[in-house]
Amino acid sequence: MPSARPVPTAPRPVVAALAALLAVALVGVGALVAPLVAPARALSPAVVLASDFESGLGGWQARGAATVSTTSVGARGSGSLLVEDRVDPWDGALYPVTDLFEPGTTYTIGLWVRLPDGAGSADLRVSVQRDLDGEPSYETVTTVEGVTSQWRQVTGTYTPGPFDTASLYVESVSSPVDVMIDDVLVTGVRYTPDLSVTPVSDAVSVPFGIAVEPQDLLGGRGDLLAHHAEQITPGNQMKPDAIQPTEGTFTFGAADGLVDWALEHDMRVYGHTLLWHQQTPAWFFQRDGSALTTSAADQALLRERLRTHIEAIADHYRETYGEYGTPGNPIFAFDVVNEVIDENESDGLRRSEWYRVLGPSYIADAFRYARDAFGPEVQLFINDYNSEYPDKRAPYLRLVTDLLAQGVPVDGVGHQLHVEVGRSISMIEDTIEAFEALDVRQAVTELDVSAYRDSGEQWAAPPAARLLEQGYYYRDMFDMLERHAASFESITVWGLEDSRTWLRSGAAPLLFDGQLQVKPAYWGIVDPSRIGTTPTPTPTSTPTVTPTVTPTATVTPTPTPTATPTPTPTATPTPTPTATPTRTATPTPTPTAGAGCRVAYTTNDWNTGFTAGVRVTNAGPSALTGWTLTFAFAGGQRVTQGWSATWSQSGSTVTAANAAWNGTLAAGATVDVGFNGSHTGANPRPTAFALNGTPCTVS
Ligand code: 9MR
Repeated sequence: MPSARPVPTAPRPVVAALAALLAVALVGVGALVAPLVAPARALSPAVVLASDFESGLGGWQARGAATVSTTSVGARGSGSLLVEDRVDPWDGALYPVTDLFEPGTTYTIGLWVRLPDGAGSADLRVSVQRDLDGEPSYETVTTVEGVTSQWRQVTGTYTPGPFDTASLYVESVSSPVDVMIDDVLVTGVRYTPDLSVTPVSDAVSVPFGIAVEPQDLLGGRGDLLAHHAEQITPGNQMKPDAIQPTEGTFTFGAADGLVDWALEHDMRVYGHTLLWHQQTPAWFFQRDGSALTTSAADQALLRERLRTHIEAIADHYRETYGEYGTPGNPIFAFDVVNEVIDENESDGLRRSEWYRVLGPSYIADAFRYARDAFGPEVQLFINDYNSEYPDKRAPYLRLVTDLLAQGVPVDGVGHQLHVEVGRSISMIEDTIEAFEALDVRQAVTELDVSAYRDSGEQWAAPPAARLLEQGYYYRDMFDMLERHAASFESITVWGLEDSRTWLRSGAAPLLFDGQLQVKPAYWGIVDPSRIGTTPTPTPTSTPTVTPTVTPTATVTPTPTPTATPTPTPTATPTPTPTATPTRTATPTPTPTAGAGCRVAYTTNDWNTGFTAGVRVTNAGPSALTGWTLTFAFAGGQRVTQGWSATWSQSGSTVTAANAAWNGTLAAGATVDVGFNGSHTGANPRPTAFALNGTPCTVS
């Protein structure tokens, strides 16, 4: 472990100058949220690294095949670092930070980058490699797109987990161009949370959990976690790739670190996940390097691997912590299968490798193996995202109903709830009520609320008013969940604080900010009267629906019946998926003459994927019987799974044809469709849509 680095008392002049520059940049960012955020209780930032390349490399080294030297051209001053001879994207320049970084401390990393003259443009990435017990982790601090031969300033924050050695490095996303780097400044702060505030777990009648990574247990982060949560979910450490990276090699170290911590803090552990189509090593589905077939022998092999994997996990935690259900063993629930639904398939099941080899039977098998292995004290959950959308809800309900009818030991149904400000809460409640008819417990497993409404929005930190909206959204969400408290085993948010969300930077979807301070989102749950006194309408929000939608009789302006008169964001004209065709709006009387259609396109993005909602309004004078929407992606995105329409993609062109039940679109009526997609870092929104060949206006 690195030793703690003393806080410098009198920075050298270059350090002071760089620190001043960074301070100016950060004040600019901070000013956006300053009125809302409680002052951070933190030590002053300590500069741990400052490199201006005015007199040599200053400890920077080549990474991989690259070479490094200094140039006489600086962002300021007259020197910078030049990285050449790169072959692969990960070749670059590195600085060893083993003795500089402390696990659990948050670092702000600032630097300037450009390409040499005439080098075109490239996407660069600032990363940290963290090695622990011989296992490397590669963690992105920030990605900067479209770097040219102009200097660009880059800033990101990073909180290392435990490591034996670590290095900070600059690489590129794809093309191995030459790169210039200057004025690197890294400051570290140990943030201290305010532990005098009410624990979230005290304010919620259902057990409250937080999904964690190892660094969340350290320092002030660990204090914050211990104060507010009563259970944890490992964010990645119990997934198949973490537990059994190669066949027969089981690596429990990282997961055990989390379980040990939970035990020490008297918390429960919700396990995630025994089976998934992602983060599952390829060997599961291969024999001697070739893909498994559907032969009886290959099916038997895959079933055996599944059973062995589940048994090994159950046995390990029984042997290490004692029998399930006894005080020494905190594991009380496990996601057995994760994200197996695909509403676009006729049987509603995802076409994963599991499905390809085994057909639908693997789901029931996984639950039976899990019950045999874990016994009755561990509650067995099925878990999925977007379960609030009617199209997804239906196959989810059908599957769980069928499994229960067959006597399959499904104890609980998880709703991930990766949502954004404004997503319909009544639609979520409809799903909860639908599952209340079945003999299952329920859990909110991965809640977060992105501050971005769509991919067109981008900021370093959300505008103050959007954070207020988010606070009201959390309030309304928890008001609704409390109405169904008896149905819930737990409610878990997917991450401790905003700097460590899985969503793209600026989404700020959690209850605490990167300085570990409470946000309006926290007050939304704990004491809504403290969210803010004047919840002003969002200045940046672009109402994505025309007023013709609001007067319809069946769309309640405020989707959450418990909402107080305070204008919540959900009471804005922003479309919520409640206006789906199942609650069909009566034809609105004011179609815009000449305009064939209107489209509102919203997305919720993460590093490599996104969920898109597309609201289509027939703005023509007459009803459509059958409709087709087309648009083109500009950034190489792919539709991976769609709903409420038949989706296809050819090159960049996407086509959505009406589903059987929503083909008739009255004049002025609206239909909501959506899809999940993948992207490679950027997700520019489509700018042109056409409905039955007629161009649409886009809001
Ligand atoms: O939070 C997880 C993130 O660190 C991983 O990179 C990602 C990889 O797929 O998985 C994230 O967690 C996912 C969870 O396991 C299942 N539901 C969606 C979550 C967000 O992607």
